Amino acid sequence: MPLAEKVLAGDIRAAARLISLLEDGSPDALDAMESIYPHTGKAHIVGITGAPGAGKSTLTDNLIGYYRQNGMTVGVVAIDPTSALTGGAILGDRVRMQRHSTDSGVFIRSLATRGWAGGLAKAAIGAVHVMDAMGKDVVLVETVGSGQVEIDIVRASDTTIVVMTPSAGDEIQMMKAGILEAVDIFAINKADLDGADRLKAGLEAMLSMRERRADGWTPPVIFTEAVNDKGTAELADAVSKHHEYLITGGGMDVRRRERARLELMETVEGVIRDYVHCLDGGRFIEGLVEDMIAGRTSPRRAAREIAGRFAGENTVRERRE
Ligand SMILES: Nc1nc2c(ncn2[C@@H]2O[C@H](COP(=O)(O)OP(=O)(O)O)[C@@H](O)[C@H]2O)c(=O)[nH]1
Ligand SMILES: [Mg+2]
Repeated sequence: MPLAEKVLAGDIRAAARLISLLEDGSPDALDAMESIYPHTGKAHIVGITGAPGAGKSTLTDNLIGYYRQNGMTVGVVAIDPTSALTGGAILGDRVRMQRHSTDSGVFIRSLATRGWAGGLAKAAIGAVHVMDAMGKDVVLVETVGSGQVEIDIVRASDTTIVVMTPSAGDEIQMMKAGILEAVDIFAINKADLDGADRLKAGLEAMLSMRERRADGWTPPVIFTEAVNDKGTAELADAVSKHHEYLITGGGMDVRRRERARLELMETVEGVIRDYVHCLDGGRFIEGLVEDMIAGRTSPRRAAREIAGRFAGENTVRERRE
């Protein structure tokens, strides 16, 4: 049976293999994804982001437990751009979610992304698609927050949770304005520590000062104590309220459309790049490089020349068809 069919039939080992192939950038994986893609778009994709050590993995583990008790199936993609170097955080994720590792209704995958630049790693998006196509009701995506990564997870998710802690009071100031607009739920974890009330008041004051969001949603601020599994039901409730809000208010269509456009644009860039590299067996590019070094052209002019050549060839092809 082809790999994609096995995945669609719910075979966890096949799914794990497909995600590994995606990580390696294997052409077989891209072929398999052709069959996977039409089966996506059903899962509720929930991004969980925040500083290292905020309690994202512990919260994720709690949410898995909650969803399983309610008869839902869960996929988890845990991404850490730093752990490719250290291995530490991912090991931590595994340990924290271990109790679910033998549950067939849960599929957890950790990714140590190499070469993060250029958006949420393609393998991560692929892994979300795979879990969605397998029929998981909810797919949780855990990533360490840091500027670009946060923006990426917002784009990749239907609902975004930012996990904050009382000890990191400066975090609000550090958050980019655009991110604040895009967060759907704030979780104040480690609510057992001093300063949780102050952080909540600060967040709510700031939220009330802002203009109403274009989509009309007011992000709730929820206390959690992940180590004690406290606040889990409240958090899950906020997640499902936001999901309903997206569905009834039309926001889901908007988000899915934006996501599809983003994925298309990222893919088309790669396809065009490959195509350009192959022009005249690579000689076209090399010729332009020579011209640049010799001062006969600039990167911009050379790029325009490539675009012109690309457009020309396609006009010829269209006429022939
Ligand atoms: N005091 C306290 N510690 C917590 C709480 N939740 C998580 N922790 C601890 O914070 C540390 C980091 O948790 P982890 O889930 O790995 O954070 P992540 O890096 O955001 O995934 C662990 O030692 C947890 O036991 C909490 O509610 N209160
Ligand atoms: Mg973690």
